[in-house]
Amino acid sequence: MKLDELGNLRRTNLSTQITPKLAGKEVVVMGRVGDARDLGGIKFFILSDIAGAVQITAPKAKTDKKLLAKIDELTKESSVAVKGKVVAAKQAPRGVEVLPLEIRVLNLASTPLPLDPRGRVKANLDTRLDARGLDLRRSESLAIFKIRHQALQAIREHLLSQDFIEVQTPKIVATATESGAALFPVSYFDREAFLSQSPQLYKEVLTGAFERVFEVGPIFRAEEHDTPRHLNEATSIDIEVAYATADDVMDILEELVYRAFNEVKKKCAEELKVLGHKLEVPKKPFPRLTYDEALKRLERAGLKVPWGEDLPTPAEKKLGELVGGAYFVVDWPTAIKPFYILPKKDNPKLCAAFDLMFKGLELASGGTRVHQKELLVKQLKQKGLNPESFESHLKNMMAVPPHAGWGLGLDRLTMVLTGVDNVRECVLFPRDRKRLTP
Ligand code: AMO
Repeated sequence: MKLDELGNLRRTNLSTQITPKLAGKEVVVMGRVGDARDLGGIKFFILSDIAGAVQITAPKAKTDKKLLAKIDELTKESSVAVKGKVVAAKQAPRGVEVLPLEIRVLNLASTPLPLDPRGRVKANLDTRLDARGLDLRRSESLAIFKIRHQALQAIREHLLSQDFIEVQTPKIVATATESGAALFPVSYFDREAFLSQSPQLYKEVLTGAFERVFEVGPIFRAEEHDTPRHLNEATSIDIEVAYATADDVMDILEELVYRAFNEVKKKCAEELKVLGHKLEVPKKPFPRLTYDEALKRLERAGLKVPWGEDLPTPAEKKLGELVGGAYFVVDWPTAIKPFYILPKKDNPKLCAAFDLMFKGLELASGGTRVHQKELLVKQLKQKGLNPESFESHLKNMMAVPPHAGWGLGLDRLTMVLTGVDNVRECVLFPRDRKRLTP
């Protein structure tokens, strides 16, 4: 079949705007071809667009033969434009249908499709991600990304209402920031550079100038994880606040997460229904559990974690069961947190770091930072890092005020808002150990 040009044809209505009230009117709808049927006297197919769907019905007796032949050649998921007349029809979905006068094939789908976006034939996640363009046409995928969008919008609104300035920091960088997380090298002219693991150092410097900043951007982690919650490219929402401590920024985080849950519950009821997810808004205030208390509770439940170690996944899960919902774990051992976190004055073995957990999944981490150069140098050395590699950062930290902040994983937040259990579902084109395309 030859492709027709869009030419000067433009959509007049979205599918759901076609109602019996428009009966007799000529409209142009554009979208993709869904189920088609031939009932002897009539041929019809469903046309779906971003809003929903409308039935295109061609009574054989009243429709031009060429047009009927064109309908026969339409393959599922092809992009088409249909010019036609609206007719009220009790038997049609939403009581209305469009009788086609002209059909333009804008892009014909080949057959067989690599997957069925209507989900009648279940495909595994790998197959779906390989054909992600089609997979994103599934109503469940659309629901996930609408929820992600709504959550991010609520978060942005919240931060903007609190006088934060949105910033963009470089993603090609010279040093690591997150000890323990590996770096992706990139060739930068005659030098080696890296993809940024976090906007950490830049956002800290910015507190000296802008006081309250946030960034929504990619973070790159070169770990060879193969888990349902790790990606090699993730999206992080980062904030940093001058003249603030860990407690202050935990308050901001609590309010912001609470607002994101509420907004999604309020504005995405339809999407949550599509996903079959009953979203429970966590109660405020979120419990704040010290690392020591967390170890004690775990031990009482029969899971012993040696003091000074990070909580392994089974311990995180257990703690999630014990505490439930959203909660903070605070006052971590200094040795297992990054160099930029401030040790506690009264007990330097502990530091002012926190993690925000949701049912055992880490959503965010942050803390009060070290703002004085001498202590930064000391901490870098203690972590086995070379202060010379951080020379330009240390210079830029001159006279920066005390500050605190956090990084919240948007992909993981979307997991808990949508109830899906693999983070790859919450990212358009995920990057993991094995996946670099599409
Ligand atoms: P952290 O390394 O804990 O902290 O990252 C912050 C949050 O980002 C998300 N995240 C990830 N999500 C998916 N896949 C990954 N590989 C991945 N790595 C991180 C998580 C995590 O809680 N600079 C600090 C933040 C700060 O202190 O301000 C940082 O990067 O949800």
